[in-house]
Amino acid sequence: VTAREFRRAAKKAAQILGRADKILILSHTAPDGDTIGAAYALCSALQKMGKKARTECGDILPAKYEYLFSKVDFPAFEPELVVAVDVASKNLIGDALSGYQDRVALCIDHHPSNTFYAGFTLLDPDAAATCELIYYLLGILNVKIDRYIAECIYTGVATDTGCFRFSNTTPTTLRVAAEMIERGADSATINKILFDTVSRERLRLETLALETLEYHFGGAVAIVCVSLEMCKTAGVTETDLEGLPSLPIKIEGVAAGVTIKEKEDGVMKISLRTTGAVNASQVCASLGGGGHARAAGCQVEGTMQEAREKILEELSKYLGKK
Ligand SMILES: [Mn+2]
Repeated sequence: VTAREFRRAAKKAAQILGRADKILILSHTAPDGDTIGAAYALCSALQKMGKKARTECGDILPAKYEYLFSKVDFPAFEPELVVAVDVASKNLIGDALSGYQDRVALCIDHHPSNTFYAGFTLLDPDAAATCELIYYLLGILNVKIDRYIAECIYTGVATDTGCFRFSNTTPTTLRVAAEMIERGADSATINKILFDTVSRERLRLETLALETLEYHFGGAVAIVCVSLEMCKTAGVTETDLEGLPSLPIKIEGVAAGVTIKEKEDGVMKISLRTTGAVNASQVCASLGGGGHARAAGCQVEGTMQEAREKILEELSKYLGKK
């Protein structure tokens, strides 16, 4: 989209929001800081405009975002407008809220994979986070960004850029973040909560996983394995597993970091992270999966050992001899 087309679409989105009085905002399942930050920032802003607004998510929100979700009260109402934020396809609304899947009148998103399931979609695939779009919309709606909204928006842009480290970080991202700090967002505290705190269970699991670490192709590939048994021993929950696939790619000299996670007996989930020449999406596509050039995944049947052989075989097409 051109900047002009985007501005026009943003005005239309602001009109849709401005016309409604009872607004429900939906986040995607397996909620992250962007979908939660966007939903709560928009909800709080609409309430400041004198509207009834509340948010819902098909999954329980991770406890670490409590500093966002514990601060807004929700009135009860039958929604006249359903909005989805950071939700690329309607199945990501989840089974628990499936009744809303075909009722989304407005979707605000930045995923290039958005399926245009909503009545109207405000999409900017160049934005690092949906929260950047929320910031822009609040400007059109003339809502003053207070400290709470600033912390919601900061959370979204920080989450989706890995605390401003990923290549999707743009000057706009940093300007939005800077303005949120000016408006009172406590960035140091939020960064500590989001990026520098691990649960004891997660640390225990990492210790167990690292015991399985193997190098191949002269150190260009690192593989770690996570069995159900290890998860049980460590006592981890689903949220504790978030970001685990970025563990092996951190190692110096590694071009492809592989994490093999036992989903159930005989079903292995392979997560691949790459730098440089290896296209993760292509490698995983040949095993029936998909994703992005630097981060992709697939699911294979068999034992852990068989999954390791399969992914090494695919990687050998790029890296030569094991
Ligand atoms: Mn996002």
